[in-house]
Parts: sequence; structure tokens; C-alpha cells
Amino acid sequence: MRVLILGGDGYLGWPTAMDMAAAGHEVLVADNYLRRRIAEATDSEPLLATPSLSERARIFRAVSGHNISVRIVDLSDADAMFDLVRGFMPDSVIHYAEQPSAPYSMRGFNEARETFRNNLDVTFNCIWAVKEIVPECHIVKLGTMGEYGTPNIDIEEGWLEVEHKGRKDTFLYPRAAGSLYHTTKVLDTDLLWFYVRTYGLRVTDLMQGPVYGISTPEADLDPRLCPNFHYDDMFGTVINRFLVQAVAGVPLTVYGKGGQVRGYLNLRDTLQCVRLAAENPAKPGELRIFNQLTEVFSVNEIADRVKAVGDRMDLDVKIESIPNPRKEKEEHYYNPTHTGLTDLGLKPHLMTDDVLAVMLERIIENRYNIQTDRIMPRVRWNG
Ligand code: USQ
Repeated sequence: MRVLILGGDGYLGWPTAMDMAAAGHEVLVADNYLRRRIAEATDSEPLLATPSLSERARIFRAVSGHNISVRIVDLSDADAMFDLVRGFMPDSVIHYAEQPSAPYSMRGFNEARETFRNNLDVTFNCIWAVKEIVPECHIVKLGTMGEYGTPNIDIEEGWLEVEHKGRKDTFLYPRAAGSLYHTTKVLDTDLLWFYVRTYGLRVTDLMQGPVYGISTPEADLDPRLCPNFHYDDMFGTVINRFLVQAVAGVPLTVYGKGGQVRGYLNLRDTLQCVRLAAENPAKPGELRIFNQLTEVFSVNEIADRVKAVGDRMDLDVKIESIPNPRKEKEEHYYNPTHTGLTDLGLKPHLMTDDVLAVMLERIIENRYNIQTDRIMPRVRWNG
């Protein structure tokens, strides 16, 4: 397939590009380095320096023989998106090109507006470019489990059958996101659903939980191919952050009571899920929604697991509840269905003690890069 990856410089976009190229697909990645610019401006750079996209593509070709083409382009510009799609004529577009940080989106008006504009404009331009130029092309869109929030009923896979006054119909599952970033993904889903049902586009919307991990088969070929491993309060996801905190000797930052439950997955499984979705496309006129997670943990359970493995490696890990900078339930029901990707063939890599230990070892090798002033939350939801 000809696979166009929007947001190919990101934590997930770059390893996806390598995975797709290694699987024999023709890959073009596009990115405008928005996340790099925000990370620099907010002093939130990743643990390991990542070369530019062109440089990473050059290194990847040298070590693997696989080609990844690169365009540095702002996809919120409609002309740029149309030119990109017309020039490549993709069979599949994988859309990661969004400002992905919930805390950044809650920092203030400018950051909220930047997140809102970028995320909605890129999705809108992507939909229109596909509709006008390659209407058969399958869009694989990265959504988030955060779209659903934490409802007091089971979370179904995208849709809910409702019986009301003796009649039945099926609707998008109710959404109630907890940050402006997560809300942009809710709006993306609504936009996609409108264009799917009106123009017969083919779309898979992946409701992904927080991802952890640093290693993939291709990233392990050369340290410079490593994904952007963030541990800061802006871009770092909670498991990656706790592992770095364990190495840095900073007490694990449990926000509030720590009963917040989410569905997690290993970076390797993100690659599997996205490839399974792309290689088994949705039908014309279908908005297919999968819940993309493999395991469910509370923040307290993650902290306990990291402490247990860290202590066995003589790290003397401490856990500390700190005031929650976010507005979210700290104790709640959480039971998401996630069978769609398993049915397509997903073989989960679970968060075993060995997986955590290998990640800790990698972080220990790079412990002198850790900047502890990036760890404590710098953004509060209530301003
Ligand atoms: N948390 C802590 N301590 C920390 C960091 C986080 O207790 O030091 C808690 C948060 O309050 C939250 C949970 O851990 O309850 C998960 O937080 P997170 O920062 O790992 O994840 P989140 O901000 O929700 O966002 C991340 C990605 C985002 C993706 C999302 C999937 O940054 O791009 O969409 O995970 S989900 O959370 O399922 O919506």
C-alpha cells in the first residue's frame, strides 16, 4: 500500500513509519514539527535527542534498507494538504498530526486556541483532500479513550444502542472529555462521522489509551531511531514518567487519590493496531471505531508496580500523592470493551515486570539527561 502518515515526527508517528516501511509498504511522512517547537518553548524535550525526520529516514535506510520519504509541511494549510495527497495518491492515510498534550491545551487561551485550530483544521483538510482526490482511500485516525471520559456504565466500542420510549437506535457512544485536547478528538470523531455518512468515506477511528514504551524492533536498530521519549509534565504519559522518576530518585507523582483508571498499551501494540487497521480497511461509508488498549490499571497500581520492580533494581522508589492539577474523577467505575482489534489479530505485549525492568535499564543508561525540573506539573486545570 501507499501509506501517508500525517504527524510522522511524533512519539507514535515515527515508529509507525518504520514499522509500515519494514512491512513492505511505500511510506511518506509529513510533519510541521509543532510538537518539537512546543517542547522547546516549554522546556519539555525528550530524554533522548531525536534527529530531524530527514536525518532519521537517512539512518533508517542505512541500517534497514527501507525507504521513508519525508515532507516538512503544515497540514493545517489546506493547499499544502491537497498538494501532498495529490502528489502521493495514498491508499491509506494515518492521521496522528495533532497537538497531543492535554496539559498544554489547558495552559491558557493561546495554547487552547492553537490546539483547537491545529487539530480540527488538519482533520478537516485531511477529510476534504481524501474526499476530493482519493475517495477510496482509507483514513486511520488516532482518537483517544479520553473521548469517553469515565462514565458510570460500561464503555462500548464507539457506538451505543439506545432504547427510548419503546424505540431503538444506535448512536455514537456519549462523549465527555476531560481536557480541551481530548475534546478536539471528540469533535474530530463527529466531523468524520458526518463525512462518512454523507459521502461514503472509509474511516477507522482508534480510541487509544495512554501508551508506554521506548523500544520497537526498528527503533532498536540504532539509538538515533528511538521515539521521542517524554517524561515531562506536558508530553510524558504516566507510565513513562513514573519510570523516569524512579530512576531520578523523585517520588512518583500520583495525582490526588490515584484511583484514576485508564486503558494502557505498549508502544509495540500501537504499531500492531494501526497496521492491522490499515491492512484490513473499513468499508466505504463505514466509520469503524476500535478501543485501542490492552490492560486497565489505576494510577496507584502503576505506581506500585514501578516501585516493586525499581526496588528490586536497588532504586529505592518512593510514591507521593500530590494535589491533582487536573479536574477528573479520582475514584470511579471503568470497564471498556476492547475486542475489535483482538478479533483482527492483535497479540498484546503486556506490562510484565520484565518489560518495566528493561525500560528502567534503558533509562538508567541515560540518567544524566534527566532534568528533574520538568517533572512536577506546571499546568493546573483551574488556572
Ligand atoms: N497522572 C498521574 N501522575 C502523573 C501523570 C498522570 O497521576 O504524573 C494521571 C492523570 O491524572 C490521568 C492518568 O494518570 O488520570 C493518565 O494521564 P496521562 O498523562 O498518562 O494521559 P493523558 O493526559 O490522558 O493523555 C495521554 C496522551 C494523549 C492520549 C491519552 C489517552 O498524552 O495524547 O490521547 O493519553 S487517554 O488518557 O486514554 O485519553
